[in-house]
Amino acid sequence: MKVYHELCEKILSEGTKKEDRTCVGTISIFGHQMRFDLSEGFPLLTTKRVPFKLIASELLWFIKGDTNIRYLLEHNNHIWDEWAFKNWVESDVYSGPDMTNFGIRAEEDSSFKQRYLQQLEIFRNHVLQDDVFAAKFGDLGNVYGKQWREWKTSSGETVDQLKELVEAIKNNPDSRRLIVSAWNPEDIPSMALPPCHTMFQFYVAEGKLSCHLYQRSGDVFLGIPFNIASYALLTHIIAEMTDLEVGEFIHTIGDAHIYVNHLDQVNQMLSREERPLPSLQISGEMKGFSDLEVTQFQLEGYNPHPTIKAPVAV
Ligand code: UFP
Repeated sequence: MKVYHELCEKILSEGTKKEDRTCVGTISIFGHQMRFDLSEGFPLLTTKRVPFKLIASELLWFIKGDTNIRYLLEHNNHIWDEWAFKNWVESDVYSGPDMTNFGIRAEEDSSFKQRYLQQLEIFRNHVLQDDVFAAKFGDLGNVYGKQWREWKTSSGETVDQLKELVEAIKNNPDSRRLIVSAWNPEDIPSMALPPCHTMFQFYVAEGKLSCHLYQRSGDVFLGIPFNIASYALLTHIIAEMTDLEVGEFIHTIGDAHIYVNHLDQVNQMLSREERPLPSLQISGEMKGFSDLEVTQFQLEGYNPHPTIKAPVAV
């Protein structure tokens, strides 16, 4: 993960101070590439703990084409909760206490935070237990799972990009069109968060499968370590499915930024000594996308420095 630390150092020494959508402010560079040789270990940061199980359950949720947070809740993954919760509290059926701007208010007002957490818990329980409620408020619509597995065409049909990708890797590994795109210009205006990982391409050479991701925007302290691990895991999964070894994961980032309220945390992380990378163990067969289970993926030898908390810019 030396290349990740180098990215942080480059932003700190060469980056431009830039305002951004969240009004937090960033230090940013434009256009950066990192390469990870996946045969050298699984690229999970060791200078702070990164929660692999959350990465795995989110990735499987995408791969399955699921867009409903019920699957994530069943796996104790709360990464996407607030997006669905927002739909509920802004709807006509919501009759609880006012939740306007719940994210900011929960940070500033501890009594509001109590009320918010109560409503969030009620929301989660409804999504888990009530099918009709889950279908209406648990579904996030046009997120990655939809674009990867059910891309809507102008004639009303759907394209399963991931299935076509696996078929193409098996049948035409030298193809230069092994691409999955999540960036759908038609859907962007209706999306709360337009896709950050916008497209990826696979490449086969000497029996090894490599993946190259283009990410338009990267929160280098909080988001990027997740994104690296997620695409490394995706490469392992697709390699298993196509009987190939893993090659490289290549990560190109457009706007690579450190939020100004993450600077102390970044410096703390950079002061720590790197440790050996873990290795990924995969058990059971990789038959189809829908059969994949989080328990099939285990890390061995992950012994990171402790977690470093930082506020998420929303
Ligand atoms: N972000 C990531 N990785 C992700 C993701 C979001 O780094 O996988 F979903 C960060 C990038 C940016 C913010 O800081 O979230 C998205 O804001 P914007 O759409 O303005 O780029």
